[in-house]
Amino acid sequence: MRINILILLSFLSSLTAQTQVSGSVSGTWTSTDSPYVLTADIIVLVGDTLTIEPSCLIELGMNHEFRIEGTLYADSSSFYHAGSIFSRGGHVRFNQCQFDYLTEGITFWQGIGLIENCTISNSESTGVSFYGSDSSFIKDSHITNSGNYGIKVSQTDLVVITGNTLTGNSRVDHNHPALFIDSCSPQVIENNIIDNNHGQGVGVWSLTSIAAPVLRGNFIRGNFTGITVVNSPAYILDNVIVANYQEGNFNSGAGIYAGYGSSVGIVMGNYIGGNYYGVSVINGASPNLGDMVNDYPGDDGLNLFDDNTFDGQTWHIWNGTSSPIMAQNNYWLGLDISEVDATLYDNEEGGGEIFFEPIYAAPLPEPPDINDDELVNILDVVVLIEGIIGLGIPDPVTFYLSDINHDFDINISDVTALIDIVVQ
Ligand SMILES: [Ca+2]
Ligand SMILES: [Ca+2]
Ligand SMILES: [Ca+2]
Ligand SMILES: [Ca+2]
Repeated sequence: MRINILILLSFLSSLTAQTQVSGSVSGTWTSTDSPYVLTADIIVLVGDTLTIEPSCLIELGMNHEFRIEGTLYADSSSFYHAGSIFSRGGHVRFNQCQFDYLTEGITFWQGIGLIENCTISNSESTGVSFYGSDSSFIKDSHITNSGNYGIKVSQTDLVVITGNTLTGNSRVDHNHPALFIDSCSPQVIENNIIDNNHGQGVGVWSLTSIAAPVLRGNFIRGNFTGITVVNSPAYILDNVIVANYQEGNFNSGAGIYAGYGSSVGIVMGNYIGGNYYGVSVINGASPNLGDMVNDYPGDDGLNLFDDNTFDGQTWHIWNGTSSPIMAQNNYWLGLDISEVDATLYDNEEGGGEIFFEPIYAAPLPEPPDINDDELVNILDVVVLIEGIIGLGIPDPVTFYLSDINHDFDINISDVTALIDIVVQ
């Protein structure tokens, strides 16, 4: 009985042990003294360092700010219960941390912000913001259910955004994209999964200066629209842009939506399928969807257009401008070349002409021959399963070959469908 009481007492003391913090903080926080509870704003001052060791809980508390002007390292810890994290010129590194229900999310104002393997969920406003940052990154992290943007990058070309998953963002403000690039050109925006957000998947806007980032190898599915560029010559390369629309809403559903005169970027090697519209071009935009006239190989089309259809009408490209656009050397899946023009809103329909011929591109393998050995058998099943359990995002051609049941996603249903074909 006595032992039980001792256990109970020690258990209760562990429950009630906490460290209250306010004002200037530095040194090391440990799991022993956790949780750390903010009773007012805290700050890591210039020249100070705070190291947060694994398994700490940090209760930010309603309306309190965790400000960093010095250096902060945090590893495998949780930040929760409202509040905000604001680095003003600080050097901050978060590894394997969780951030839940922050009021203002995480903001890096100049300085260096490094986020890796973290989860930022249910932020009331934007999940993570970078403004004018030095060499910073956000990698392999999950940003989910933010009220506003999932990730917003402004006024810096030096942020690397790779391997993240953004889902359920723009929960409150549906006009804002899950990933927003504002007036800057981060050169690495790769291998992100941007899936089922309430607004645009990616927005690239030139507001105060030109935004010309490279978007490469991202998987963009189930958003209001896929990628929206406004006055931006973005380079959109090798992405899978599929099934972006809001059910029944004809204002939604563009795989790529390009508006205004500086939107003259290159669109090459993407799989654009299952959206209401493939590429919508309006208000003087003039993206290059494939140019075999010039000698430059970096704009040679090779996009795969597949079943971008709303209400029985397929529009792979809608050119709502009066100017011609180039879309040579692309794949028009399931269409004979004589059928392509009817899927292009261009000069016959009242827009500018779309030059889609010639098509030099080599023939693609026939689905479901995923491994391209001209046989359909168990080896294709193996390749499909490997693709699903692998962590990477499939390249556009592999995606096309692997989506056996043609629902613009790749999962176990495709394995089942392929096995049915193989055993027949
Ligand atoms: Ca060319
Ligand atoms: Ca036409
Ligand atoms: Ca095969
Ligand atoms: Ca599928």
